[in-house]
Amino acid sequence: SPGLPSYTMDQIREHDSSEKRIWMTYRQGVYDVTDFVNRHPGGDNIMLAAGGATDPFWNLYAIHKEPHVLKILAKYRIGNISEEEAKSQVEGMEDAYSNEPKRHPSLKPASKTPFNAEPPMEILADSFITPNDLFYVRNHLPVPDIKEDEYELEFEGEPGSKTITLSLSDLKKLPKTTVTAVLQCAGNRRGELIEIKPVRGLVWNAGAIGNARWTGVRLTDFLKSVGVDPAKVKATQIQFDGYDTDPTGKTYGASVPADKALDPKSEVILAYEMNDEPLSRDHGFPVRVIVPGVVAARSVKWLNRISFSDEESWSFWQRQDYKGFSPSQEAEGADFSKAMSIQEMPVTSAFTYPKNGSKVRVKNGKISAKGYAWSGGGRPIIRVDISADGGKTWYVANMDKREPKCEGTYSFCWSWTLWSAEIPTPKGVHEAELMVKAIDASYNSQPDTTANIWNFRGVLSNAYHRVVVKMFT
Ligand code: MTE
Ligand code: MO
Repeated sequence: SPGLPSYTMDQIREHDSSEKRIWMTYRQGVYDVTDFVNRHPGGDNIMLAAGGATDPFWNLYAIHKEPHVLKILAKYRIGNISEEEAKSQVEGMEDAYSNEPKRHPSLKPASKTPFNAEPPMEILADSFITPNDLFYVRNHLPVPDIKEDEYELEFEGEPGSKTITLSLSDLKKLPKTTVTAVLQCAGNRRGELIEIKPVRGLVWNAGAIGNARWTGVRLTDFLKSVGVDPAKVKATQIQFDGYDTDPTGKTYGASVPADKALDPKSEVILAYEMNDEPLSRDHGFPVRVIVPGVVAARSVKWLNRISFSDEESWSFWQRQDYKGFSPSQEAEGADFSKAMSIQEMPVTSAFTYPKNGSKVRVKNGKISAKGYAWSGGGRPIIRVDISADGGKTWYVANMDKREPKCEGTYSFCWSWTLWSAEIPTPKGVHEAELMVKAIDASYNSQPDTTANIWNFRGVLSNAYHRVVVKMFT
């Protein structure tokens, strides 16, 4: 903005409190946000950028770069910084991403720094176990580079007790178990909500989900090894912190209610292998938590610390994110403290074939389809229904592959169900919208349309999955 005064970063750094006024920069703009901080939907987090650049945070807390946010910001503009200084702020942020691992070229990035990507939908249901290189990646921060023999896991039990530190080889001496479990991002299928109204967050298709064999130590076995009886723990929350940090040193963290995490049947594990290989850097090397049946945000990667508490984790991602709201709640004014953190996820299903907008061959009057279905809390899928005529007729899909332990229970089924179907199509029909819905062992099913579950953060998107296809013979 010409006409506004120019400032140096040194001058801006002086303005880091309400008394001295709170200034920050975005690109070349200087903003006095003193009067906005109390209304910031992300609460105090805005103060992380006080007296400095907001750019690095905007990339991490990926909810900002939208026209309406820029419009709010514009009201507070008071000046400019030089082009060189703006560039060096941005370079500083990119430096944090100079040591990222290599990724498989077929992972389609929704964002590059931090790295977030899902595999092509058409391969997702080709294998019951998602290959490591094709498993979606969801990072909020730069990937830590941890040396195996330098790795330390800290444990602090009931509040006030002494912190114990363990190495990877200490962990590997404990009983080894494997659990096959789905990880699904809360934002999986967010892309469908965007068709109703814009949302904040990465645009995921239906591939922010995968099913893997996780090997490591059961949390309950770990606790026993450090002298804690899981049945006697008084704390109500188990907190996990990662080694990944934002520019101010705040770590990624999450928590799980103790009654869930400490029940041996929940099979929460500290995993060091994924599909019989050491974890890759993107998936949490050398140790991550796996909380089966729960939103993947709680399966903390690069695990640094386990602690007991009577409070949920104070991490941004536990308190200010990963919560559901009414469709009428706008981002501005949303009270995160009153909304429940997502833990167990609702039932979902999706087509991996055919692809939306594709052409499919009709064989013997039928078209084929396949995909996945899954529900949170270990609830097995009991049926998958498909319609090609707007819901007038429903066909029951074949459930082709799931864990044997998913049979005949109400719970403890952590893996997904892969299904396929041959759907009859009337002669002379050349285009159809296919719909799929799954039903879990609690007879929960999916909502039929996205409109009534829209939420500004774009989480929990589990309406009937729909694909429109053209048919030929
Ligand atoms: N743990 C740490 N330390 N840092 C993270 O950014 N992302 C979480 C979770 N654990 C995250 C983390 C989220 S939101 C998801 S969806 C899963 O990891 C993704 O796991 P994946 O990348 O192995 O698929
Ligand atoms: Mo996620």
